[in-house]
Amino acid sequence: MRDYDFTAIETGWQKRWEESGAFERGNGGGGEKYYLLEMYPYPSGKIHMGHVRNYTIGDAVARLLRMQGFDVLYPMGYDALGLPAENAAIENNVNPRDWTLQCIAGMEKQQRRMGWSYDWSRKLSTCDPEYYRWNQWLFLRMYERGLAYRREAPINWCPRCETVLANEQVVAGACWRCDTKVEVRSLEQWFLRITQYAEELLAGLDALDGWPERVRVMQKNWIGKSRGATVNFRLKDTGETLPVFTTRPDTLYGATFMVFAPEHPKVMELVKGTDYEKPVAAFVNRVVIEDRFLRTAEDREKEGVYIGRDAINPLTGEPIPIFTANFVLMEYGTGMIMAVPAHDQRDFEFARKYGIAVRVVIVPPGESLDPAAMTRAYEGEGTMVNSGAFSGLHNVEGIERVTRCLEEKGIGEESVQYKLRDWLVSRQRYWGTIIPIIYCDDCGVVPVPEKDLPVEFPTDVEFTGRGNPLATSKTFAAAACPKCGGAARRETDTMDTFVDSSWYYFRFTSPRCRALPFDKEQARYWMPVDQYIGGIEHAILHLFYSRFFTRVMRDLGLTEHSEPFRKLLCQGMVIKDGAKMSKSLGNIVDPDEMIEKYGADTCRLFILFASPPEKDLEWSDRGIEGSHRFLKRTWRALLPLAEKWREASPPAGAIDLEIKRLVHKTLKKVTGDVGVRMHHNTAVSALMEFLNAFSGFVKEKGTGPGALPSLKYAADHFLMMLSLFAPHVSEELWREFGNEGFVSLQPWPRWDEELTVEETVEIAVQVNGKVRDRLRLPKGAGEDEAFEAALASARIRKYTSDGRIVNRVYVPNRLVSIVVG
Ligand code: ANZ
Ligand code: ZN
Repeated sequence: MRDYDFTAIETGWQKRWEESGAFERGNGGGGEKYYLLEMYPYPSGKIHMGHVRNYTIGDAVARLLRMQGFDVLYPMGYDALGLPAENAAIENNVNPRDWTLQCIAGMEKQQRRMGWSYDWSRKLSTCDPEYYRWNQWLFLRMYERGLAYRREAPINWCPRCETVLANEQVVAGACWRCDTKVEVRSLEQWFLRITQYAEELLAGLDALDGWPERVRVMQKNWIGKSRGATVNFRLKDTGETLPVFTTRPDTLYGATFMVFAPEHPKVMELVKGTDYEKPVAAFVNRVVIEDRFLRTAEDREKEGVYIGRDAINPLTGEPIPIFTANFVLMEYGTGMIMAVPAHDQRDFEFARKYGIAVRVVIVPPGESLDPAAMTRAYEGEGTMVNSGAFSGLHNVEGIERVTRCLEEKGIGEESVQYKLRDWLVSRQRYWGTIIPIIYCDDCGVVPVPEKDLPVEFPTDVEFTGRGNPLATSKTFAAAACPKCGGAARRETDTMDTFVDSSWYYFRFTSPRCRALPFDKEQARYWMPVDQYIGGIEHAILHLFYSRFFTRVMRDLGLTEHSEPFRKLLCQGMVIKDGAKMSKSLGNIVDPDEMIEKYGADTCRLFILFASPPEKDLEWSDRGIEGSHRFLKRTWRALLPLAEKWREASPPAGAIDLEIKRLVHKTLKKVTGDVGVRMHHNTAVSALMEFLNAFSGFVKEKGTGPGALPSLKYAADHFLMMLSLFAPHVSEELWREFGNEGFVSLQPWPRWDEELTVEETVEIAVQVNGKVRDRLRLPKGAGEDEAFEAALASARIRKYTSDGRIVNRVYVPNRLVSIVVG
C-alpha cells in the first residue's frame, strides 16, 4: 500500500482545482445565492494561525454550501494600504508598493497551500489604482454632499509616527502601533460626517439578529445616545447664556456649581486680564495635553480651578461658582455642565475636595438624606425635594415636568446627544489613498476632476521616518488648478485605511467594473454578505464604518441595501502556552512549518476539531498529532478497500441497514453543525466516530463481495463529508475508488430522517422462561411499548393466547419476560 504522502497529494489537487477553475463562482449550481466572506488580511508577509483559523472555518462552510447547490461567492483579497508598509519602507529602504506586492505574493502562495476554495479570479488589492480610484471617487461624492468636510480640530498626534491618530487608534493614551505617548495638536483635518447617520446606525442594530449580541452592544455604546435637556444658565455679570447638556433636569435645583471643559474657548476669554488668568492658564495647559480617556477615567482624581466668575441657576435664581475641571470634555454635549454633587459621583468628589455646597434634591422613597453625612452621591431614583413646585414628584416624572417647564419659559429644551464623533479620515502619510483635492489661492478648495482619477502615488519620495513622505516629492504637490488653470497645490493628506475596508465587499461582486465602484446589478444580486467571519477586534470600527458606507452608497443610488452583513461570526483567538499567539510574545507556530510536517489537511482538521469557532483555541502539539493520526487511519482504512473495489467487478447488493443509519445520522449531524450552528468541532468528532464504527463493521463483516457495496456506500459518504475539512485527502481517496469528478463538487447527499431516528436494539422475548422471539425496538423504548410490541408478535401470541398473563418483567433494551398462568 502506498504511503499517505500528503505533500504530493495536496499540491496535486490544488493544481487540478486551479486548472479546472473548480471554485470559481458558477460551479455551485444555479441555486440560491450565498455570499460568504472572511475579513481580508493585511499583507504583512506571512499568514499566521489566526488567519489559518478564520479562513479554515469559512472554507468548511463554503464547501458545504457549494455542495448543497447554493450559488456561492467566496472571494479573497488584500487590505494593502497602511502604515506597516511605510514603516517597512523606512526600515528596509524599499518602496511600500514593492514591499506590499511581495507580501501579497507570499501570502497568496501560503493561502493556496492551505487549499481554501476561494474564487481567486476575483482577487483584489486595495493598493491597485483601479481599486483606490473608487475611494477617491466616493470621497468626492461625499464632498459634494457635505459628507466630507474640512475643519481645524484638536487631534491626537503621535510624535514618533508623526501622524494624526483617530481616537480609536489611541490606546490608553498611547499610539496603537508604537506605544508612544500621544499629544494634542490643532490642525486642519478631513472628516466624514458619520454623525449624520447616528440615529439610523443605532436603529439598524435591532434588526441585526444574526450578529453576536456583544457586538451590537459595543456598537450601541459607541454611538452612545443620551436623552436629556439643554438648559440655559446665565453668566451673572453679563447675562450671556451658558447652555449645558444634562440627562437629569430633575436635579436642576441641586446644581451648586458649573464646570467648563479646559479646552472650552470661554474659559480663557472669561479670565482674560483678571487675577485668575495665570492660575487658570497653568491648569488648562497642563490638562489639555493629557489623554482624554485617562483624564476622565472614573477612578481619576477630579481636579479643577475656580475661574473667578459666577453663573445663575435658571430655576433657583441663585448665583453659583464656575470652575474648569479635568472631568469635563469639550467634545460632548456643550462642553460645559451643571454640577449636582448630591446626585452625581464625579460632581460629589469635586465638591468635597473644594468645599462646595451639596444640596439634596432627590431622596429614596420614604427616606431622607443628610448632605453632611453623605459619603457618595445618591444616583438612584426617588422623590424630588427642595425643588420648589416640583417637590413631591417622582423624579422620573420630574425629568419630563422640569423639561416642559424650561421649554415654556424659553430657557431650555429636550435634547438628544451622541457620543459618536465624525470620522477623522486624513492621515499625514504616504501609503494611503491620496485625498483628491487641489488648493488654489484664487478658487479655494477644488476637487480633482473625475477624468484625472486616480491620483496616483509619486515615486520620487524619501522615506526618512519623519513627516509625510508625499511632501518630499518635487513633482507631486504642484498642480494646475482645475478651475482657473493657475498654479495650485495638491492635498498631501491620505485617507485612513479603514476607508478601503468599508466597501471592499461590494467590489468583490464585480471586481473589474470600470464604470463605477461596483456593478449595480451584481451588487443587487450578491449583497448583503450572508455570512461574515472575522475577529472581535473589528467589532466597532471596521464593522461600523462599513455600515455607514453602505448607507452612503445607498443614498448615492449605488445600492438598495442598507446593511452589509447579515450574519456575523467572530472567531476566538489562537492561544499558546496561555497567551494569544503573537510575534511579540514569541509563541508563534508557523503555518508553513505545520504544512511541511503534517500537511494542510491535518492543520485544517486540528484547527476545526480543537474548539468551536467562536471560542478560543489552545494550540496543542499533541492535538495536531492526533488529527494527523486520524487522517492516516482514514488512509489505511480506505485505500485497500478502494483497491478491492476497483478489482472486484462491483457487485450490486443491498446496503446494510446499520451502515445506512450510520451514514444518515452522521450526515444530519455534519450538515447541521457546519451549516447551521457553525460548530465544526462536533462535526469533526462525528466523523471520527464514523471511522471507528466503520472499522468495527469491516472487522465484523469482512470485505467480501457481500460487504463491498455497503462499504463503498459508507466510504463515498464519508469522503464527501470529510472533504469539508480535509479536502485533499478526500479527493485522493475519492478518485481511488474510481469515482468521477471532484468530491468537493458532488451534490451534498440528503439524509433520510427516518434513518436518523434513534438506534434500535434487539430485545429477547421470553414466555415462561423460554426465549420465543427477538424484536428490534428503538433504543430506550419504554415498558408499555415493549410489551405491546411483544404481544403483537404472532410467535409470542402462539404461547400467550391460551392462558392469562399473570406476571411481566421488562429489562430495558434487553428483555421482555411474560409469565402465563
Ligand atoms: C447634571 C447631572 C446630575 C448629571 C446628575 C448627571 C447626574 P451621559 O449619560 O454619558 O450622556 N456631562 C454633560 N456633558 C459633559 C461633558 N462634556 N463632559 C463630562 N460630562 C458631561 O452623561 C450625561 C451627563 O454627563 C450630564 O448629565 C452631565 O451631568 C454630564 F445627578 O448633568 B449631568
Ligand atoms: Zn484656481
